[in-house]
Amino acid sequence: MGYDCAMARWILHVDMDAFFASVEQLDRPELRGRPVIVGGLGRRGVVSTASYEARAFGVHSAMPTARARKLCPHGVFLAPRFARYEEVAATMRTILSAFSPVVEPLSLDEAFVDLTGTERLHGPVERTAGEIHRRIRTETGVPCSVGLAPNKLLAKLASEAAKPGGAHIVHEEDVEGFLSPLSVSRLWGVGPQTTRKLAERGVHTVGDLRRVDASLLHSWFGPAAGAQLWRLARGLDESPVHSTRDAKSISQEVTYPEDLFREEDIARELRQLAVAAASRLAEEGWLATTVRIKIRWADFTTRTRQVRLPEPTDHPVLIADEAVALLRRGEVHPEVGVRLLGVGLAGLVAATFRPAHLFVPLQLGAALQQIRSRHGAHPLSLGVPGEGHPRPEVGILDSGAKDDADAEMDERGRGRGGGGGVGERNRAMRLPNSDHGIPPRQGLVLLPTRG
Ligand code: DCP
Ligand code: MG
Repeated sequence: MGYDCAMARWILHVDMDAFFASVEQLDRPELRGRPVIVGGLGRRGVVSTASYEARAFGVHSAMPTARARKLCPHGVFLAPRFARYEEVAATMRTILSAFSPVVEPLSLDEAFVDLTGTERLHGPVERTAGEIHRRIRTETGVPCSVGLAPNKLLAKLASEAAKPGGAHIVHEEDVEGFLSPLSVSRLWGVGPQTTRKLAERGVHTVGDLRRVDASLLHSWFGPAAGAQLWRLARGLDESPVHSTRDAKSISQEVTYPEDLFREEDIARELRQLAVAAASRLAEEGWLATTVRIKIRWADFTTRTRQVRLPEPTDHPVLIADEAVALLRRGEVHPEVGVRLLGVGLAGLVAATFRPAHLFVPLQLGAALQQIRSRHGAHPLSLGVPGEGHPRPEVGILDSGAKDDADAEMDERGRGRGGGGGVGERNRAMRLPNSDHGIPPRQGLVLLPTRG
């Protein structure tokens, strides 16, 4: 008996339109139809997003706010309200999970949904996509775009094609026609460098790319990247939709051979645990919105305390500061020693959602991770001068801030999606001094860990 085992997949991608700005327009009806720009408002601020009315003036994400003010002097400039955006995003996710158990939030305002096999329950997938689209718009009050296609790569491109406010379906037989006119830079993982390299060889569109021989792609980009480009050009992508329901938290715990009594020792250990947890968080591609600490005293009484952060982060110093603040918030038992300490990070959102105004300072996390991957698990500890640390022995990550983050964030903006893998990572190891709503931490030091 012959079966066709390869059931055709149907993946939906949903992305809210001008998300932060649309929420502001929802909550303040007088802003509807007006150019609204949400982002850092200080001197070094950057734009998180702009309403479509503001985009008509050339304003876009990751642009310095000062420049946006020049382009759009009559725009309404607002600081972000993350808690409110999270609320709207949660409504969106709840709607999605009513249609499929396999939902992968990709950033705060976008998600993949695997609709394969939902026909029996919900009818034809095209109709389901339309129903999801309608429900999100009416129940959140924010416009969104949806793309439906046989895989994630195509579904994401389809929702981009549907923007703003539309729905676009790519059937298997439409793939070539849909992809051909798009610029190669629209493909996952094809960053500015690959785009440039292709352009130098006369390859501009995905159609051009499809006509390049596999062996030629090999010789230009090496075997792995070459093969990946060959597949992307044909709209091939088997990556599964990862339901992230289980990835609820990341934690680090240590039981100490000898109980800790001094508050400064406890704080120091908590910092180390926080930095380790933050490093795992970054490695696994998450940002946390909740920091928890766990303390077990020698008499085995155990306490946990947690705090919700105003903004999602993987910044090791911020997380460590929160952990220590939690320690100082509660009761201390100087007479009973501490037996176990733990730091947990929860309320995880994908790091692909990294608010533009927080992006640059958070490169520290990436820098630390790079150093660790090169030199082993614990080559460094983090310190802030004035907290008992001596002169930096490795170096100071601090430069007078520069505003060249625009280009890097553009790259991030396009590279989002997590598929692909051909792109270039180009993260500088510096700690600029931009307007990220966090007190500046000049002279943050990295110290080699001894012993
Ligand atoms: N965001 C940010 N910094 C960026 C990009 C985005 O802070 N560099 C925030 C603001 C956006 C939200 O994330 O509103 C969602 O990002 P999108 O890339 O989906 O952009 P928008 O939803 O704003 O617009 P679009 O209609 O193009 O999706
Ligand atoms: Mg969006």
